[in-house]
Amino acid sequence: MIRATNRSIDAIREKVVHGERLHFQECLSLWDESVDVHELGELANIVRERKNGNYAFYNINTHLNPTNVCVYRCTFCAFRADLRDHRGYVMNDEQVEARGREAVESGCTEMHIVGGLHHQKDYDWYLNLIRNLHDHFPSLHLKGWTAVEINWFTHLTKRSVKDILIELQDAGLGSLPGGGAEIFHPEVRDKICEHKADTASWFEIHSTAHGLGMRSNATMLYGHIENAFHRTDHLLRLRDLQDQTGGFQTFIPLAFHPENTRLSHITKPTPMMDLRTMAISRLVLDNFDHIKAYWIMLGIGTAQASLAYGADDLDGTVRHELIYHDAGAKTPEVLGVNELERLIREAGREPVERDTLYRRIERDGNSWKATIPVLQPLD
Ligand code: V47
Repeated sequence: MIRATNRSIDAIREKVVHGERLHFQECLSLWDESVDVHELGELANIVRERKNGNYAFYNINTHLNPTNVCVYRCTFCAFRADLRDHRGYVMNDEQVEARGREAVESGCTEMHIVGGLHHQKDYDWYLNLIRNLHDHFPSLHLKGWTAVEINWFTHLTKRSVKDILIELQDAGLGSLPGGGAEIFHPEVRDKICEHKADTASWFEIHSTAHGLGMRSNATMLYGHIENAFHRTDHLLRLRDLQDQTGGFQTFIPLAFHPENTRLSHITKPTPMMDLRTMAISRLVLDNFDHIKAYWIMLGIGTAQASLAYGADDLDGTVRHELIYHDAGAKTPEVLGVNELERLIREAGREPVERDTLYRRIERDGNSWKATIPVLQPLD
């Protein structure tokens, strides 16, 4: 590990203040415990406020996990079930439609859809789920199927990534969530999710989506068997693709929750590690507009604090979240708008309801519209 001396931190501060890019060794040095986490937060806050002013974004959203049955056995996952497991479930069309109706009636602008790769469901099942939801509820932005699912569809159909994405886009898919990224470096990836979409596929899928005009998010699962080198490598790979396409909207660092997983012997990352990861993500990913503090995963207190450590978004009201709650998250199942706004104000920020594409939402009774152009950050 390269240690950051006082002098090197001063040099990094200079670069941050002048909006200059940090190189690999500088990024790596920030993980060293000798670098004060609050100093990192202060630097990350400079970038955060330069990009997003005092705004803190949230959306009104819901989650849909149509099945938890999955052919893969990622070591960190508490959500998945085997085909014949009593915990396994598959939602039918009526149940999916009821979720769509509930979402629209409760004012949601977005449905976040991810699930298992079911042994017996063909590609059309996943495609039609998107088509049916979009046909019935066209106002809902469908942010669905991670690169891992898209990669699975190419195996099922022997078709290209581009073909599949065009078809899903035509059916109503709005954007791709950032999941399935885990840790890109093969030293870690091969140990925690050996068989699923590899790093090259993950990048090919996001790059192809961006080429089709579709936006996507990116994540990093930290706090398990990876180290600072792997995290730095992960962030820089994302920064490289963003330089080429500009199609990523948000980066979401995901803290590992060990309960009920095959890595349950590992201790969950501390709030200080969460804040350090948030701040370093903001400093390294200089070409990402947004860094999200996903309150479901961080807990409400750390998510609030993250708004001063580089984050500018809390995700949404969230309803029906299963992946983190199966893995021991103690956060509530849903937060009301008033509560989210109160948490943001209490953190000294100005809440802005956004849609998935970061346009400001204006509401009038039960109707809403997204304002165009996209909200411009304050300078
Ligand atoms: O890829 C699974 C992670 C991801 C655990 O795009 C776990 O807006 C911690 O990607 N402990 C899926 N993490 C969730 C995801 C996401 C979440 C919120 C917003 C967005 C977005 C995307 O969850 C998986 C994996 O990295 N995960 N199990 C666990 N036990």
